[in-house]
Amino acid sequence: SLTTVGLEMINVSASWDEGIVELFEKIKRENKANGHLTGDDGLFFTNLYVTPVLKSINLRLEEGMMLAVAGSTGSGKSSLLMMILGELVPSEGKIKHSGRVSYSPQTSWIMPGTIRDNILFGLTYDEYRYTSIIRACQLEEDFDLLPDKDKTPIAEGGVTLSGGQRARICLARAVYKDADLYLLDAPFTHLDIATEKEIFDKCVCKLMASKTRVVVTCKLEHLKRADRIILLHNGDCYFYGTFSELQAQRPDFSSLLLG
Ligand code: M5T
Repeated sequence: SLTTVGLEMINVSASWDEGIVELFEKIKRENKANGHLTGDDGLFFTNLYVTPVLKSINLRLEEGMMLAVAGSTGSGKSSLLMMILGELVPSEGKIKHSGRVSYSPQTSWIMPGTIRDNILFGLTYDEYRYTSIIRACQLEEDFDLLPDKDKTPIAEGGVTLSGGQRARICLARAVYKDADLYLLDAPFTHLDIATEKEIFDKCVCKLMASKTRVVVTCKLEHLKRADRIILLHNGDCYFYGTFSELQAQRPDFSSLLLG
């Protein structure tokens, strides 16, 4: 078929302590160069055990697909996104994507300035794009309650936002940026169930329908609507495929979604 790949991972493994291994390798090389080590130089280094955070991950998304990344706490969901971003370098395997990535981290952050500045984040204001995004992120009603709407300053000396408002502003910022691949790490934290449902539908599913999306979420409703699901367990790929394949191959899967 003539479909374009939006994201591909081939047999990818990684560990967060990879830097330590590199450091020891460097010391080993230097010691060797200085003549400090003889034949048994491997002894110490073989005892160094590096825990992989992700093990042999394989996935392939065509352009415009949505991948849901699920799994219990500490299973490696954020690490998978960090790997796509290039923050976590794979020890093995290959990752392919176009390189134009927009990322919304798990912890929302706000810079000093107006709400609008925080969403545009240096990009030019396009009224149509901006309005569709703030509507889809349910921010319009919030702006109406503020003295200067979205031109109200936040952070130092400005209004204090709720956790849910911060989360939605950060999501809007990530969506406003033009990219080929969107990485959304648990974008619905601090939102009530109804708001989460609305934003998932209007923003992630509809507004972003043509975009390749990687969304960290454990909600059953979200998994049902994703084109592909990866279910991680202790860094292993417990399942990868569609929702109907998940039900058929892993009927016990919901136990891994809690927590
Ligand atoms: C998986 C470690 C973390 C845990 C494992 C992001 C990150 C993670 N880790 C680091 O050492 N450095 C880092 O920068 O990796 O953690 P995770 O990928 O955050 O798992 P998760 O997203 O599935 O967990 P949660 O709780 O956010 O749902 O050993 O210490």
